[in-house]
Parts: sequence; structure tokens; C-alpha cells
Amino acid sequence: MRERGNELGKRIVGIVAICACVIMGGSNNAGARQDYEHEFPSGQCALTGTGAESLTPLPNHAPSIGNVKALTLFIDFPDVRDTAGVQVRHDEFFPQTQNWYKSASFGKMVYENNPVLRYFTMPQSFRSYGVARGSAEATYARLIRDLISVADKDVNFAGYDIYNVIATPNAGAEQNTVLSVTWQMEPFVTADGPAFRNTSFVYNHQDVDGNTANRYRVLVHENGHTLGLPDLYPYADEPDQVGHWDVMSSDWGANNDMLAWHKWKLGWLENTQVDCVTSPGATNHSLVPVARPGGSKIAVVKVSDSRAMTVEARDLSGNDEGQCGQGVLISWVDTTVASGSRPISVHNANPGSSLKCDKPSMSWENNRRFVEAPLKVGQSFQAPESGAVVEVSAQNSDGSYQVKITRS
Ligand SMILES: [Ca+2]
Ligand SMILES: [Zn+2]
Repeated sequence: MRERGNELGKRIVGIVAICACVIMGGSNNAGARQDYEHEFPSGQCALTGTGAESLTPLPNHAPSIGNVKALTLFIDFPDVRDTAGVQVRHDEFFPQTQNWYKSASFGKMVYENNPVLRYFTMPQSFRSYGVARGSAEATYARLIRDLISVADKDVNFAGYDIYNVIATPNAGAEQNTVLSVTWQMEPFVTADGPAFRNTSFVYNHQDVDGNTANRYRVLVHENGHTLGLPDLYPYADEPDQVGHWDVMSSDWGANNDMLAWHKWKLGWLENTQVDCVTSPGATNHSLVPVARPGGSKIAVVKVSDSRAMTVEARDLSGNDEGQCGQGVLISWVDTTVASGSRPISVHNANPGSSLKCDKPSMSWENNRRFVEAPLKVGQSFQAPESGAVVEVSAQNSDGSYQVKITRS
């Protein structure tokens, strides 16, 4: 469990959600959907490492292309009954989560929400489950088994890619304690057949500075795990290296999109939208901001089979509406690194920036620290590892950035 103070040094803010993806083997094709068509990342820059940022889709995760079926269930407990009503809780997450994925995927992922609009009261008290940040798999297996026991007669569990279990917001935790988590487990036995392979649990609220409009974003983050994405924030007590540039790093506060690497990984970018830079010499790239459809989205400067520097443009459009800084963002991806061990690191091009950003997403020190991470027009950067030089020469009238990359 990690906690952070904000700039006031008073409020304790837990950090986003914990990834606890447990892959327990079993048949790779159990429950596989026939309509899942994924253009797998390919080409010289498709790194081959097998860590959390591997470009090979993991078995048994939810598809990220086409119709993705989510079953959304609501739970409360004998000692913590819901008081606000299920529709209120539902509307915190939908349709915003669906819209977020539609925008982020450029319409390639269609998030089908199937809510059961009632609270199922669990057979045991919230206290008895001992839900805490970092709770073991057994705790969540018990929750799922008990939910099945109370809901199976009323709900057909079969045929879903994602199972959302949303607890009444008053269950057990202060607002700023993060309990939300996603598990991948062997499917559970239900009267309808196997179910609950990929399950996202959401608790309480994640409000920042009284802003309640973006409570849904924790579900976007958790569902990102069901698609196979890792946590980009560090589990250990070490500096964050991504800030607000990906919802798998920061899911609090104002809206943000995903890094282009994640969009490539999920099949939301065509391989033709990836500029692979492997040879010495200069190349020119016109990069369309990742939140906008079309065009080249990412230049990948491959350093080794498992490591690359990535170059992408960010602006304030689409899901990046909540950003403050914009420009050309440079990151390093290492496909040998595990979730929560900083598999991606963003380069901060303007560490001394004094940009004043009053958006609620930027109330954390680490997010503010990376607000102006992108290179602006006229700025350049020489990468210490590859020796490659990235120069941002102009912003075109269509919003794309003109970038020159020179490899030695
Ligand atoms: Ca049933
Ligand atoms: Zn997470």
C-alpha cells in the first residue's frame, strides 16, 4: 500500500489502483471470442520482451477490439448498506467509461455495459472480508464466490469479457484510500457456466479537490488491466516516472488519455501509424496527437529487442482534455520490466517549469512535476542512451507536430 500527501501536506491520498493480475494457467482459448480481430503489432520496432509492456496480447484477457461485453454488478454488505441508490452509483461510471474507450480506441473498441440495477447484499459483513489495499487473491475469490451465491439465481453470468463489481461507496474506506483492484483468475463455477475470469472491483470515490465529475476514471484504469495493461506508477517507494500522461499511471482528477505505446499494444493503432526508426541518419515525422484520430501516432527509436525510445504528440483534445502541458512527449519503454516496476519512463523536458495548472488532476506533486514534460516547438533533446536527437521544428495547422529524429 502506498500513500502520498498532496501539496498541502495534510490530506493523504492513496495512489490509483493496484494491479494484482494473477495468471493461473489453464486453457488459453477457454471462453475465447470468435469476433476478436486484433492487428498484432509487427515490424522491426515491435519489441519482443515478455514483460508487462510486451506487445503480444496476453491470453485470457478481455479483447480490446470490437464488442467488449461487461457485466456490471453492485454490492453492499449487511454492515454497510447502500443509501444513495444504485442508479446514482451506476451513473458515476456510465456512459463515461464507454465514451472514454470509444474515444481512446478511435471507435475500435465498443464497450457494451450490461448493468444489473440493484444492489446485491453480500452474505458476510464488509469487516469480515478484511478488504484492504493489497488484499490477497483469496479475499477476492471469497467475494466472488459469495456474490455468485447471492446473485446466481437472478443473473446470467455467462458470456462476458469483463465483470465489474462496484461496491457501495460508503463501504469501509475513506475517500482517499484506494482499494480498487482487478483480478484475473481461473473462471468461477456458476449455474450459467464459467465466469468472472477478469474482474474489476471498485470501492469508494476518488475525488480530487471536491471534483466529483471524474469518479468514473478509476473504472477506466481497472478495466485497462482486464485488457492486459500494467500499472505505470511504482509499487515501491520510488519516484513516479509517467505522471498524468496515461490513465494507467494516474486515474485521479481531470481526464487523460493513454500513451501511444498502449494504443499500439491494444490494436487501436495500425502498424502503418507507427514510424519505426532503426537506421542512422535523419528522418522527419508528422505526429498527430494521440487523442486525435488518424495520421502517424508514434515514432519508435529502437535501442534493443526489448527497449525503445518513443516519441508522440499530446494536446488538449479528446481524452487529453484535462492536460495542461502539450507538445512532443518522449518516453522509454522496456518490455522486460514488470507492472508496477516502471516499465515506461517519461522524459521531463521542462523540469523547472512554473506552468500554473489549476486543473484538479494536477494537485499531486508528481503529476505537476510532469505537467510540462513534452518538448515544445523549438526544443530539442539528445537521448543519452541511443544518441538520437529529437527536434520539434513546428506545429502544423492541423495540430500535428513536425519532428526530426537523427540517429548516429
Ligand atoms: Ca445465473
Ligand atoms: Zn492498476
